[in-house]
Amino acid sequence: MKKKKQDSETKKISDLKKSQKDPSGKPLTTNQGLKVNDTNNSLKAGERGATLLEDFLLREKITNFDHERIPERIVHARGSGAHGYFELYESIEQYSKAGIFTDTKRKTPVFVRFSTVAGSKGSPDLARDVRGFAVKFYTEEGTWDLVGNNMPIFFIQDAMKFPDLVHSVKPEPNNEIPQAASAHDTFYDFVSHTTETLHNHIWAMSDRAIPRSFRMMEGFGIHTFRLINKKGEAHFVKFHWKPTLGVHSVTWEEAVKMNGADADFHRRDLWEAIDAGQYPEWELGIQIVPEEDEHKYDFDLLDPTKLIPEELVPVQKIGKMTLNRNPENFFAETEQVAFLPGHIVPGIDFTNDPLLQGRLFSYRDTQLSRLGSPNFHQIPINRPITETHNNQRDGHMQTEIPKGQTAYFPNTLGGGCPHLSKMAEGAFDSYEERIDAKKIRTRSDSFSDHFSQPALFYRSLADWEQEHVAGAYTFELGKCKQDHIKERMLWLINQIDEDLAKKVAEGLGMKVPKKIDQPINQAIGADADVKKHQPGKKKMYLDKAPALSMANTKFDSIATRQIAVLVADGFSMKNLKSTKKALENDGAMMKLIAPQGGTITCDENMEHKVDAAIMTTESVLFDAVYIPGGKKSVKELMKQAKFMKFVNEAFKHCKAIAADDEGEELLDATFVADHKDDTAVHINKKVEAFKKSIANHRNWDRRKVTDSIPV
Ligand code: HDE
Repeated sequence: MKKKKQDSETKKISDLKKSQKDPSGKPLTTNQGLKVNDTNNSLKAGERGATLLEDFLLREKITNFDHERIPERIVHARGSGAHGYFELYESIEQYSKAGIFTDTKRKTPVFVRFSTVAGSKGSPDLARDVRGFAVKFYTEEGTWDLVGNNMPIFFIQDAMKFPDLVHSVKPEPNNEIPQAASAHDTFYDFVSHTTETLHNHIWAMSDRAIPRSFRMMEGFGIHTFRLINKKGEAHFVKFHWKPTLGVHSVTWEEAVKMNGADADFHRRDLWEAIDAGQYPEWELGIQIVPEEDEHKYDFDLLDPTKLIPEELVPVQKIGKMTLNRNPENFFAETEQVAFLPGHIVPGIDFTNDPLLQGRLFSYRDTQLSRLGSPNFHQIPINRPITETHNNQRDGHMQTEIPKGQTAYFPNTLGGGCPHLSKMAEGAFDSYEERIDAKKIRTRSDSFSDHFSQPALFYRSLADWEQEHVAGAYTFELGKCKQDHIKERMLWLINQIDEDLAKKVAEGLGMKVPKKIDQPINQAIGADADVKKHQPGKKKMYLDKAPALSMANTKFDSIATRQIAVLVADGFSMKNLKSTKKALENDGAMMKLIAPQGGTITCDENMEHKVDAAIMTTESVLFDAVYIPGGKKSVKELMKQAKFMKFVNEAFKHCKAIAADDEGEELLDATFVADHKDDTAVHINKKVEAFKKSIANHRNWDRRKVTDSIPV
């Protein structure tokens, strides 16, 4: 695929360039600029002698090395980042005065970091987990961070519970097992006693937790925020990111294999798409709720375990984010980027969501231990594109040189500077929310409906999605050792959906218990509160919310889909040429998989570079398979069992498969032989039909036969 020309650079990219260093053609020096003529040998007393303490070259090199690591993020440690920009479709000044939401001429630079939550920095990408979706907008009025996830709700309602949640899902503290997995006793011990977790938990059991790509997942700000207009009027808002490629996932069986075949699958996918000029895009959507409608719904807008169904409040798309540039250096950018929900600009404000309120404290605090100093905002990736001046001073790794005699306000000696700004000049002021309340440590009763929305989610899924949810619960609980935990979980799942509970119980070889020890929820607060705030029976305020199902996403593009082409010497060039042209024109990426690496020769005697030898790759890493004809080629392929396994796995995972001419003989040696009438199997058919099957992502109807396929 041709590399697209890079878009013109954003202000942030120009700013970062000031800090970049390019070693091309330059001599190796010490940190002090001294030229070095040997970086391979230490200074010794004699050829075989002891190393001398005097060796400042050795000491500088080793000291730097010894301190290369910084603490990984306590959550979201594994992440991948990219640069891009945001453009607004039309002004929403009726809601917000923020420049980013009113000025359609702006191209606001962004840096985005996607992540998994539970695993360590080196954990595999396809863990069953929530994905972080953090966006830093470098706006003209200062930096705004929208630090969200790929699921619209969170596990808990109050920041006070976050350490408990995270401690329960992280590896167990005695043996540090398991890595990047929620399928263990401590997590379910916590979940089964904390019913507010059930909504986010069922999302985590769905295919949303194993995305096909970062580029194919939605993002959500989760909390209800406020937009503030010029008149000072407020509207509640929820933020959504909608990927232009639609929302797609892999299956759990694939995920397990992918983690072994390519632990960097998502990171590589993002990098390669941007590198190939196939820029990932998301539209920014908002759900607006007028202040006077705050209490209109069956759930509390301040409760982060609840979503506002799009069927009740539609999502208005207001702009688009494009990621068009990979970082120059992983550590400097992706690792050192610091997101803070408290980074906000005039026109956007917080609400009293108790989870958001706690986050406003936590993120600054964590950067202090992660990045080591309150000056983390001076690190190139974190510095705003606007000038900053204040009287904060000194600290570890101060890299700026503030001039002048004064570092206090008010002053006359510094001419009163840096001076304050008026609201009309763009200063931030907090929304004047009236609060007239008692100081009280409790949970609002309006937060205690814990079953209605998980049930709505499950009801809204397609049958194949529901099957995957049942499979995930069965797998996860199957990994737990304690029966009392499994029983509690079965009872809770039964409150969400009886059919689901039955399926999971069958898989576990257990019965759904009729009752469990009271109280159902033990994680509400003081004793009196536990009695008062047990979750009520599920309500049904909406039959289904179609927007929650991935079956209703977009299926109109094959852009960036990876197509494995199985070939050996003598393959039909005519077949490959026409299929390749048709698929690549629509943005798909064709990879030649051959019995060995290097090059192969087609039936027109041309040499072609092999993208992967069959021994180095796996079927689960591709979206579809194509086998061109060529007698000699197909004969060669059939000598290696892995090519048949490759096709069988693609078939099992409901993917599109096409073959031309002799290519059919390879299919005859696989399970496809008995299913040639499958709608996503194309033998000597027009390439348009193959394309449509790839765009459809999977032929889920096929799963009725694939269950019996032993691969
Ligand atoms: Fe975070 N979270 N979080 N979180 N979170 C962090 O901050 C925290 C929550 C999210 O790519 C940490 O810089 C608390 C909700 C993302 O760098 C830490 C609570 C949502 C990222 C932290 C929450 C998120 C983080 C760890 C409950 C979705 C990765 C490192 C009150 C709306 C950002 C860091 C990146 C990271 C605390 C809940 C998303 C410890 C206390 C809800 C995407 O500060």
